[in-house]
Amino acid sequence: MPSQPAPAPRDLPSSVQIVPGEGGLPLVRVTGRAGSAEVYLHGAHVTAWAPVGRQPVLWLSAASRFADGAAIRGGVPICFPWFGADAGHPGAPAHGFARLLDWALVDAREEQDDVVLALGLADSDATRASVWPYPFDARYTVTIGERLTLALQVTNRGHAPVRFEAALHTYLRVQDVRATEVAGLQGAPFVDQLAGPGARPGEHRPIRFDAETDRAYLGTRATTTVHDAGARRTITVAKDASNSTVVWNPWIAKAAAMADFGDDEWTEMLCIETCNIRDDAVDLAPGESRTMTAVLSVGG
Ligand code: TA6
Repeated sequence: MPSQPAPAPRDLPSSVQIVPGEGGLPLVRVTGRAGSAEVYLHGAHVTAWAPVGRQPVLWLSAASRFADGAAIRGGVPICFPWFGADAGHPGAPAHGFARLLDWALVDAREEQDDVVLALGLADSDATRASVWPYPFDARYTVTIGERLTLALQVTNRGHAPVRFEAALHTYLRVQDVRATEVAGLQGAPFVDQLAGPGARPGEHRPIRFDAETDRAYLGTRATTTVHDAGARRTITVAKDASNSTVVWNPWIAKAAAMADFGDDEWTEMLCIETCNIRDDAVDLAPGESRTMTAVLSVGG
């Protein structure tokens, strides 16, 4: 039985509404002075963001599911407390439980031209029954304006140290991924997740796409810039307290193999994921907190 999200704050600013979204899921719709966004309580999932006067920045599949127990395809899935498949537990859901659970909207306020949402998730019967059963608090602060700032804070509420992985698995909209390049990661070693473990030496040119691409750059805090030639714009993903970046495009075969991904949609998206994964997983002592932040901005 899906958990019912806690009641929303009583005094929402006029720029914030809670309405039924796709599949009847509660949707927080934000229309601020500097930008607009949509955030589902299901997974605290940002599914749309656009600065005022700009085209949408996030990509969302037309085939996405919107249902309890299913991840939304696109926007910014929160991967926590593990990334990818849990090798030790093949039945565990990919990318953890955070994107599958209902978060509570604990605060909504305006700050100058921005709108700031705070969403919360804590351990529950469902999480305590998972392969990561530890007491925790997560607080996700989403600042919507000319930039989109996503800050995921995790606190260890237990009496023992814990280790977790986290990723803000951001799907960006591009005009054509085949005419797009990604700069900022030149020289950084990466694991090609399609070729198995083992880091490859960094490349000294921007990333371009001519096949399925699934790269985990570890040990890098670099800002990544997506040059979308077709749309004549750049999208920048800056980050704080994130030591990993994943770059992903499924290309033709993998897109066709995903039921919640349109066969032809692979050309219009690219994931730039702000992470702490694998060797960069986070260790928290009892009572300790860690915040990982991604900041998206648009130029050109
Ligand atoms: O971040 C890249 C990746 O790990 C890919 O391997 C692919 O599985 C993608 O995430 C999407 O995963 P999902 O579970 O959302 O289908």
